[in-house]
Amino acid sequence: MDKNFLWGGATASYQCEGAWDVDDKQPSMWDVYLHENNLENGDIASDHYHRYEEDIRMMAEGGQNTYRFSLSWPRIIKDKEGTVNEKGVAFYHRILDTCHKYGIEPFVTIYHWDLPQYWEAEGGWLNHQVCAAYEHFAKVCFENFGEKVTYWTTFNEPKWFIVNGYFIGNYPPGLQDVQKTMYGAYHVMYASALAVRAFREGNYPGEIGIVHSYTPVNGVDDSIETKIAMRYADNYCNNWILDTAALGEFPIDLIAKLSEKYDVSFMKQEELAIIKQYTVDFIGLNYYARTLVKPYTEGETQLIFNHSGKKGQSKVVIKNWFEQVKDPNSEYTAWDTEIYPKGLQDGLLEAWQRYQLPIFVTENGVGVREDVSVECVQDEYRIAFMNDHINAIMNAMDQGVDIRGYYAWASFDLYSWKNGVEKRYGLVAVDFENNQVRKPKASYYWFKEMIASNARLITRRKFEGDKIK
Ligand code: BGP
Repeated sequence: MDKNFLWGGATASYQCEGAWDVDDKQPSMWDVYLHENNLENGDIASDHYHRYEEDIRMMAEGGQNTYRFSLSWPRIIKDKEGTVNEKGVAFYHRILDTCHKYGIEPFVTIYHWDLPQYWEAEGGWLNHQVCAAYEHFAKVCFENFGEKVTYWTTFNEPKWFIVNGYFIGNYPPGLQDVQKTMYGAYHVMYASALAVRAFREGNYPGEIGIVHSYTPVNGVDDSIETKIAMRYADNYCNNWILDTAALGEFPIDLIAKLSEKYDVSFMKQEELAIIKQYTVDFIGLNYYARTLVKPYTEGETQLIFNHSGKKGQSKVVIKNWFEQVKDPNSEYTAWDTEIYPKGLQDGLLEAWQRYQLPIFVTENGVGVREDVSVECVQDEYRIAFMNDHINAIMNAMDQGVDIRGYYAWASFDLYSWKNGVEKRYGLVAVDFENNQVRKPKASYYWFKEMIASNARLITRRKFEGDKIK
């Protein structure tokens, strides 16, 4: 591994900061949605707002050299007019200064889903004005933090928050509407290009990318029908983000397909030209699992998401497009996420072949229920998971893929969207019931040794085959 390889963990503002109404922070769409629906929320979360120093110190003590976190828009910008909240800006200066004090490279996400409610009330991502408002927010971030940040990303996972918010309906604003999903998707990709333009025009130091929830697509067999289903799935899951951000173009066959039933006239030439011109410097890939598909056969579109942690509940069928299936030979988590490290290796290779851009693996981890009352959580499953996924990265690097960093999700236990805090991902346990006490898990110590060994500690193996066995 290159000496500059970045090893660290990731978090997101809403999921860890807490302090939801402190120091003039405005409510985000998640605050309002979870409060109104009486669901477990991130009001306090891991209280990172007050404990960031301890958290960042523990990263450094764990041998990590980087921290990926996001900036909260409603903490930094007070209103639709774009007024800056100096207290919010000061908080992120404290975080950045603490990172530098401990030799931790900050890797900054501009937007990780916490849209200010004052914009959600105006239609959120369905409202074109939000693109310009986001651009303003991004400029405020570049202006204030530009000197302290080398790695920026415009958005975390457009696929996930747009599809869940407007198509599946399990995230705010809870809609199930294809046309609106298309508006939202387009606005986010356009807003991302506006931020890249602002970054280039401002001549800020560093680089800018985008983070995608990457699910490389596999098919159940080699038939032509399966290949077609795979292309639909790839367009739905990956291409509208990665092609658009990296190549500057929405997939033409996706737009053609959608235009058979839906309006695409909102895609304006002058905006598409901005998307074409302002592509990213690198891509961030969050990898949890692949998407395994078979051709669609019958029935209506069905999109069911498992938030209960009771196995066997999720379903993705898109009428006339594809059906997602489970591999009977794979292991799945209680939340129906397949454990499939080979998918990361294949996906990295594919992304490299298509885009030829440097890649950071910006999230990777496994969510489980854990008893954190013990002195040290013995999370061997997480160690095995990380070992196998880092091995997959190393295999991809051996095949020539330019990979620059690895971020465990998450640096420490935090709030998991709609799943509450019982779905734990952290390298450090947070005892939410007991005064937010932090205790490193076994995986934290393993990660430290692994980094110190420059990944020589990784048990290497080659993956074989690519079909269901
Ligand atoms: C990604 C998000 C993260 C994080 C992670 C785990 O999609 O970027 O914010 O939450 O997934 O997902 P979950 O918490 O839903 O299990």
